[in-house]
Amino acid sequence: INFVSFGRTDKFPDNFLFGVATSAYQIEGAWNQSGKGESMWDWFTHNFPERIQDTSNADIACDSYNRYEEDVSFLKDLNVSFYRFSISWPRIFPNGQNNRVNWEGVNYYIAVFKLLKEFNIEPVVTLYHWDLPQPLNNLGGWTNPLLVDYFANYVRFCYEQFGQYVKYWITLNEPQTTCINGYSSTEFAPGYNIKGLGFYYCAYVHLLAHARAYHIYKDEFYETQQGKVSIDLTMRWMEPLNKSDESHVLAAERTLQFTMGLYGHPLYLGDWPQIVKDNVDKRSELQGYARSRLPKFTSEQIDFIKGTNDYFALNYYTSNLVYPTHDITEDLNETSYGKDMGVSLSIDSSWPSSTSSWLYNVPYGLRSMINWVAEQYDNPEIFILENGFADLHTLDDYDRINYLNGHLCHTLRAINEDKRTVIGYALWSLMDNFEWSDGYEQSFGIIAVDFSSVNLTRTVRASYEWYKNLIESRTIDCEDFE
Ligand code: PNW
Repeated sequence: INFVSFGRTDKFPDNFLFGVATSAYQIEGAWNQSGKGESMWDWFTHNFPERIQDTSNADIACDSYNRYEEDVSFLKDLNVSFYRFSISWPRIFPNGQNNRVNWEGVNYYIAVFKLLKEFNIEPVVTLYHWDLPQPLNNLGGWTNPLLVDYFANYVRFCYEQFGQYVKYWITLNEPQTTCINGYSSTEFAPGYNIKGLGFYYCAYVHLLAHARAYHIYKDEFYETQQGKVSIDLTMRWMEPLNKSDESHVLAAERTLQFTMGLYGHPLYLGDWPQIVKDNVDKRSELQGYARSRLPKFTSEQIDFIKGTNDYFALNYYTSNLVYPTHDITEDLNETSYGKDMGVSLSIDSSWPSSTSSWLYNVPYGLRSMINWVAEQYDNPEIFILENGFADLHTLDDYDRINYLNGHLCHTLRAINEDKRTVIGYALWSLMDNFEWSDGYEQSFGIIAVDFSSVNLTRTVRASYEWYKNLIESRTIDCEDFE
């Protein structure tokens, strides 16, 4: 190959995995077809349409339940090594419990697994991507520790039925996002704004559920199936607003511990991060609570959770600037996790925006995040399982290409210069889909979907061709992405 006129060209390691990602509720549609039960997102969008930008829902979405063959043909054409997708819990157990199995749903996923296998595409499978069976949401959802038992029954069934096809399992997708948006705000399902409590109870139940799912796999399936199990974590990179001000540096570190550390610390080091215990316990006491708003792990639970991540599944989209706002012994009237951190977030005006309100293009933040995770948790194997960019349905999506190019260059730098172990990268997303509270307004796909057409016509974007080319050449031009 002749690199001459292309500036500096970097090559990915031979074993680096390229893939794309989706999730069940966002693409499948068929919300009540063939025996599927109601999920909390069905319930949420049907009952509170005004909470979704375009008052839409994912009753039909991309209709991938009926069109998966077409979707897999794109995966084949792209020549990805793997496809990350999720299994819909209420499609398997319509009421959330294992007393009634929906075999049509089971057979759907088996058909997908078989097709992927035929094309040599590795499935990377998320067991739960936010579509909780509604009967379990009625019990309090992720604030109720009983959910751990129901989740255990569901994952055991999935390991039994699908385990022969799967080497990479993800138990839960981005609990940070849902514990903030769904249990400390009304933005995402279930919309329970349980200020100052929801954020921590939700994390507590997710961690216990993940650890149970991990141990079930290790104890009952690992010997025959030899797969790896992880929980998918995300966080924005947190940069001090003023790097030369020590209080800003501490505020950024504190924010990382309250978000990524809230999960990473119990998983790798045991128990909540010290700063989280200190701040929440102190403020709870000063606010007159009889017990801390932070639920406590028993020593058995600490041991049960520690060491349950075979690889670090990392999603990264964007960054924030952080500055301190108050001493945690002050400003006690408002009870919220934000006040427990004592910080405010902003953005750098030089960061290019996307069309999505929260998403700015900050590629070096991914490299910083990789390094932070590596340093905190003793160099785990990192698998980037989501990274992507929002626009308004442009086919010539050069801003997306620019975003992806930058993030992949910084991933390479983390591998080559910082000597971190990053084993692969999944682009979010294969195609446009239901973007939660943004409905269909924001598009993340490298394939456009025409949601107003009868056949939900799929059209490849410029970024699709760009990614296809990258996968083929395994090289990338990083000259403009220092
Ligand atoms: C992820 N943030 O959510 C989800 O896993 C996907 O289902 C979703 O479609 C995708 O990212 C794009 O939004 C996130 O505010 C939502 O930093 C919000 C943030 C990050 C991830």
